[in-house]
Amino acid sequence: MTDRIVSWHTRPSKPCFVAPPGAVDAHCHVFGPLARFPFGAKAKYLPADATSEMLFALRDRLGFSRNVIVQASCHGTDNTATLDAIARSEGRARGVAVVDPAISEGELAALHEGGIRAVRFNFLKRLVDDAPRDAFLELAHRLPRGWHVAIYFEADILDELRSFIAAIPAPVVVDHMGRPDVTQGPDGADMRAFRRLLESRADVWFKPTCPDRLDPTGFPWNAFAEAVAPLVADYPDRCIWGTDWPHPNMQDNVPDDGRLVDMIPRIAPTRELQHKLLVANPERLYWSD
Ligand code: 0GY
Repeated sequence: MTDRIVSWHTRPSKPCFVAPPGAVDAHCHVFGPLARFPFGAKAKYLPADATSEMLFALRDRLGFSRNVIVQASCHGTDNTATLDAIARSEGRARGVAVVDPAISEGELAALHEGGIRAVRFNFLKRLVDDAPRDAFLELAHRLPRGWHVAIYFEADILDELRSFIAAIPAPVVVDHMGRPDVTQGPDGADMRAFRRLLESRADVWFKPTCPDRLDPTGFPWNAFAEAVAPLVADYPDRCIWGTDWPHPNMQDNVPDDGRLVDMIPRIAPTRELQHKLLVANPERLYWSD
């Protein structure tokens, strides 16, 4: 395998923003190492190794305390790389798994034991071949107590997904806010549509993450800050934040993680909001047992 992508900044800056004690980077991934954890047969990208050691070093550099490791699509439904990283974290990581919907109760219990607290339903066609809605719903009815569903979709299919999301019998956390066009502004069509989803049930959460993916105006990501800050202000108890390291697929414009952290006070300007976003909210979802 030759063209394995390095999608992360190799020398991220030290952020100016000081995260509160206990802060959680609640959306990040590990890749490999390939020698121990091969990628899935259907992987749509082949990244270089981004190991738990690298992730924990970044956590410390950024001034964070904990991680939520989201199983990346390149590892398919084999969660061993994610579980290994959680096991090495000394209690400072939890995870989100991607599973075959036919998974047994025993296997779900083993994932819980390994620190998993959610399953991810990925609807991005460039990342997965299919997203079987009926099977996802059947699985959602069998999740261990306290788990939620992380869902990843793009803004253009939100309307089509509304009835599916409404039927999920567990809290729902929307990755990267369902990728709205932030250049439309805080009152643009995409943000209005996303707010309707948040209004539709009180247990839909979101990640106000990925200015690097969502803001085509580029650093300092002013369009992102302008569109997203009002959402965090209006739903302060339903948001969690993450770096998205190692930024799967980001071959161009790889973000500096220190700069991503320095976006936090621009979307959550008070210490109270920052504590909710980085500590209290992720604790409720991932460390309540
Ligand atoms: C993200 C975004 C992406 C990739 C994945 O599982 C994945 O491969 O999530 C993406 O390419 O937009 O949240 O990490």
